[in-house]
Amino acid sequence: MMKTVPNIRIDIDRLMNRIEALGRIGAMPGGGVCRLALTREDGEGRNLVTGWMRELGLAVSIDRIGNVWGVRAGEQDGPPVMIGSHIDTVATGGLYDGNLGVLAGLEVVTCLNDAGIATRYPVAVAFFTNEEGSRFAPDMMGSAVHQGSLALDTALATVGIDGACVADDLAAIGYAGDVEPESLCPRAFLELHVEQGPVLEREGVAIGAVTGVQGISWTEYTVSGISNHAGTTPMAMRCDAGVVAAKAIVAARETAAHLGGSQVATVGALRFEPGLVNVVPQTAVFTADLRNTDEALLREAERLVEEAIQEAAHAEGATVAARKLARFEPVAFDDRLVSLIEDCAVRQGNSVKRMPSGAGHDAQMFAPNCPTAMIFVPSRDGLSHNIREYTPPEQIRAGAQVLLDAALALASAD
Ligand code: HGY
Ligand code: MN
Ligand code: MN
Repeated sequence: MMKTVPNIRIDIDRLMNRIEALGRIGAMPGGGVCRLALTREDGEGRNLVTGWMRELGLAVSIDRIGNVWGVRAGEQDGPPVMIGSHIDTVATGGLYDGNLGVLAGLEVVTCLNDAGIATRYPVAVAFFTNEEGSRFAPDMMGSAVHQGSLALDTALATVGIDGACVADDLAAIGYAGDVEPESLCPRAFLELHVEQGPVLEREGVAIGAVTGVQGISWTEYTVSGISNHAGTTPMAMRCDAGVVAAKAIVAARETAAHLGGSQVATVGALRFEPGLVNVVPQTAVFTADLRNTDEALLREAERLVEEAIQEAAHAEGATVAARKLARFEPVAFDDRLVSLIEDCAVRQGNSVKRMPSGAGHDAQMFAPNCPTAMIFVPSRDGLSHNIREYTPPEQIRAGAQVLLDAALALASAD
């Protein structure tokens, strides 16, 4: 597939300027960025990026779940080579998670425009609604609707952790578009992303040629106990929802240790009600995020954690209700595209390594429908979903150059 493509160079200063400009929207006093999906800050970020799309002459579309893509015409009509990611962040976000992939896509288009290059097929740059899933579960919500694995009405009716509704907040920021989801399946899909883990930095490798995304299981548990006086209630008479939650957190950690390999387990959100110092918790609500590259092992992890929670509840005389927030099986990317990423990386003199993704990404929603691949660049200290998220400009430039070369090869291919 590898064709000789023109030697066009990424302008890293221009790309960093866009990354920093977007990072000023939702910037937090102590550093980092908070642009939770469908908040006012998300809307402002969308306006900035969509404005850049229009300045670059892209034909902009907005679909009914708020996904936005801009298309640069090719010599031929038809499905574009799409470069995409997200611009919503977690509450302790950084400059790069998602944003890099979208803004590097705009840098690719800027380079093509400056060089006056006409590609055979159209090239599109996209950002998808609510990739993070932190405020409204599931994650990858917009790309899942875009590619048909989540119903539009289900997504629009979703109520967030703060009681907000997707449809209301989407309309409030002005991104309830009119294009029907599933209206576009790209010719190919590419996503550049920070690794968000320690592997590339630890091994001194510049580029990750991502082979796929591990399976993801999110569950919310609600434990119902009996509130009681913290001072007068004998220990043997308690029905303490908090103790069940505590045992669940330990069980999740022990399950990951027991299964080993790529198994990870996180209880990331936890709240007690009434949450007062002198009241035995009546209710405990917490989430379990379980992931594994192997579907059978992920199911085993789900079974073990569920069993441990039910045992802890039974021992305490409490009851438990489970609500599935997200469930995605492992996804493999197109081997030909993974090889193209490797070729482009090597051609630019980079070290490159094939590796799975520990994090979920919009690309995984496209993989079943079109040739899809991802490019990773290292994360300093392996940090992400942390305000200290950082990748040096030289490493960003290397990744964006691989993205440009791969996109150009795909948009010019026979
Ligand atoms: O949770 C994830 O893996 C992604 O950051 N949404
Ligand atoms: Mn991301
Ligand atoms: Mn993320």
